[in-house]
Amino acid sequence: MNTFFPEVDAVKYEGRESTNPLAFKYYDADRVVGGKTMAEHLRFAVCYWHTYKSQGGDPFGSGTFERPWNAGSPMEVAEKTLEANFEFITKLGVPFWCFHDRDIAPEGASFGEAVANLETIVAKAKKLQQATGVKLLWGTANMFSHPRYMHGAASNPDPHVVACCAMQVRRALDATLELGGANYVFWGGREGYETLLNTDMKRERAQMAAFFHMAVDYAKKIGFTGQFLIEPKPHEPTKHQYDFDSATVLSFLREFDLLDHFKLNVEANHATLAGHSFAHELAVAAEAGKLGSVDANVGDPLLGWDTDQFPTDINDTTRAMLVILENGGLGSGGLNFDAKVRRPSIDTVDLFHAHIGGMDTFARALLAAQAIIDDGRIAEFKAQRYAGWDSGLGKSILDGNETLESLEAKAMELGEPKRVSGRQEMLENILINAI
Ligand code: XLS
Ligand code: CA
Ligand code: CA
Repeated sequence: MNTFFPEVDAVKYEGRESTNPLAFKYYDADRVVGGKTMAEHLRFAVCYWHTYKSQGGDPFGSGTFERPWNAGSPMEVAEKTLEANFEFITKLGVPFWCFHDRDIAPEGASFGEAVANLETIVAKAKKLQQATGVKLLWGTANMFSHPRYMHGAASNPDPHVVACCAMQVRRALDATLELGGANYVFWGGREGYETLLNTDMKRERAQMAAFFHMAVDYAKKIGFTGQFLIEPKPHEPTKHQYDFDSATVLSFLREFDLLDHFKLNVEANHATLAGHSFAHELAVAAEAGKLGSVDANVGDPLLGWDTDQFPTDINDTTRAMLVILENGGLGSGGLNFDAKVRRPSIDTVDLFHAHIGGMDTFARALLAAQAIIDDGRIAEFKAQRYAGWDSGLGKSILDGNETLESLEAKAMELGEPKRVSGRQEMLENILINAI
């Protein structure tokens, strides 16, 4: 397999002194950090849609990329793109890939053709997975690009459209099962609304819940035991999206009795679009025991849309890795590079540079986060800060033994509390010194 990326043989770890732009400086797959190898901690995945399907267009201009796999009939292109995927991933040395149904196979002229095309490509993908050892982190269905979904997918006012969603999710779940996928993702780009003048929000959220319950039932029926994930995003393409952020999705899952069946796929760029930090969104999911997987990318701080760039900010990724390590890792999830090269980065070698940078950034962040944990000062500071809740008055409040009146009496007795510093700058220095 040396057809589409002849400029690269295999990307190797060469260490931080290396000046080879096509080598890893930090990502050393077999290096053990805190009891696990880097590969086991980071579980990187390459995403199909940006990496091979992106043409380099933006809202103001057409595509700039000329990819060698984009030649021939739609099915020929699909087959070549699949070969390019496995060649790229094998050369990069990443264990996983992720796809949408419509990324890997063309929709064709009828629903029957769409189903048949997907089956043909999945059969080929299965062979390529076996030949290369590359595995599927997650599959998903694209229910946002086709015009039929302009008013929503499962939340559509027309049940006929929801039937089309069912067909797509059923087949995408079959494909994910066939390829041994570790997870299945739901991202609701059209699950939201533009104006309340034409929208019944209560109905639309209930429809989504009914749809998720059908998906849970179908997974059980076919024996798919992978983890179901919902990916929050506040808006774009829809103005108000129902899966706004981690907290909103958790509340939705609780409201509709779905909490046992889902975890969250947290994307960095979606976190910042929601007005949160990446670490905050991870922490909200983690504290509920629902951190499932991560879309590892970053938005541009000066642009207000989903730019899906490769992560290069080591401070931000270190804070994220701290949450992930404290969570005990990502379980069946991983770090999926849902990221694309910029429009002028037109060469296929730029795809390598981008992924190498993202992988090195996370590897470096892993080392820094593990060093912070081993150092122990931040954890000790936090433990001290809340020590008042471990015994005495704090414990009595948590145990339900106090009332507003009993606490008022305590406040009267103790007088004004002593003020203590939060030491934020000292703690930030520990973080930056670990990088
Ligand atoms: C779009 C989303 C999408 C999901 C998968 O903003 O990030 O790519 O990850 O449907
Ligand atoms: Ca994503
Ligand atoms: Ca995104």
